[in-house]
Amino acid sequence: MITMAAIAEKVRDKRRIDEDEALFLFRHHDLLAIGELAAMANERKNGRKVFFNVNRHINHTNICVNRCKFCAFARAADQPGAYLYDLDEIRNRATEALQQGATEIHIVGGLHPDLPFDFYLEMLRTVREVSPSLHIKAFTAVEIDYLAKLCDCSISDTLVKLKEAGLGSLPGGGAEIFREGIRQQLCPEKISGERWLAIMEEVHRAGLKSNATMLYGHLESFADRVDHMRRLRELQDRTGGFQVFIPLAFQPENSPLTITKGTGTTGVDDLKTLAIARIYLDNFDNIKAYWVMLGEKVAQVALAFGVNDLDGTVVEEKIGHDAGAASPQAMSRDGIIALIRKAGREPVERDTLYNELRTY
Ligand code: V47
Repeated sequence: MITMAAIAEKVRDKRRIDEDEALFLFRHHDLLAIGELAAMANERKNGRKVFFNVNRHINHTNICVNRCKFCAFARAADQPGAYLYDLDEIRNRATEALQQGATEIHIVGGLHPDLPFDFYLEMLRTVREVSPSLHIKAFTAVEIDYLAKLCDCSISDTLVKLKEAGLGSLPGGGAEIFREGIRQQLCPEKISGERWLAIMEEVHRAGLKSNATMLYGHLESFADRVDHMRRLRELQDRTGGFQVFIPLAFQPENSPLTITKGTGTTGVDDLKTLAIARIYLDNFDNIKAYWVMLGEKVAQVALAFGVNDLDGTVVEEKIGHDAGAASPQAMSRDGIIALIRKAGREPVERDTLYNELRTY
């Protein structure tokens, strides 16, 4: 029989919990007991340190051939609000980011029906020209699959070309929920969960690091979340290429997914999900509370529930905010430092690859 005491003993002994035990935790109501275990697992890896970075998002276009049911960002080319940045607009944003002390540019966008592969190379080169020291974290596995088709190349050749143009690592988006039934309902046009994982495996084999996300709080069950994390843990065992796991709290407000309208995730669910991720994903060093989707307060409290990363200053985030996220558009470096300090932890500015830049 699965018990909390038996799970606690495993965590204390640094033994893996299995999927049934993770599911047991999701169904358990003792949030503080789960949080305590997650905090222990985190403290062993990261001590009192909490990472953040100074970054900026560039969403080069919201024009997308897919129509994911959760997404309030995507537009058809002729729809009001549809946009595409030209290279000057990309350069201006990267320059502004550099002036604000950013070390990372995070680039993701819609699957645009007409842009040639060269546009993506030019976009990377443009940012690299602004400063070779700006790390470019760009393109989800979904975009990589799309770009490979535009390039008419294999995934590995596509990655070589993107790397040559300046790609430094990949963000973790597009993972959503891997399990087929739910994925079909959520995002029928998107690549499958298996394909997402296979592309990430190639990304890691090409020597690039990536992140991993999970979109939760919509149609999925706890078992779907555990299945999602199981597949990530298995891939991480093989490659070690994931830097961080980021559960993304679904923002229902403007999302086309009407079934969950008005019922965003609860604070308890957010904290439990982050804590269980820390306990179950024992081969991930970092668990990120993405304050854009969680709000700053829940993200701060999450630091006592196994979280050691708050993402960054962000600047000009569109995907969560178009969907109705109530968080501010950006956070200042001082604001993030204060959040971390007031939680009794040590703020450490990192770069995209988790090298420590400065302790505050
Ligand atoms: O894949 C879309 C999600 C993702 C909604 O790797 C939504 O460091 C909530 O992956 N409510 C893109 N989420 C963002 C992303 C990300 C963000 C920050 C850091 C990193 C990283 C990655 O946003 C999409 C999708 O899962 N998303 N719509 C919504 N209504």
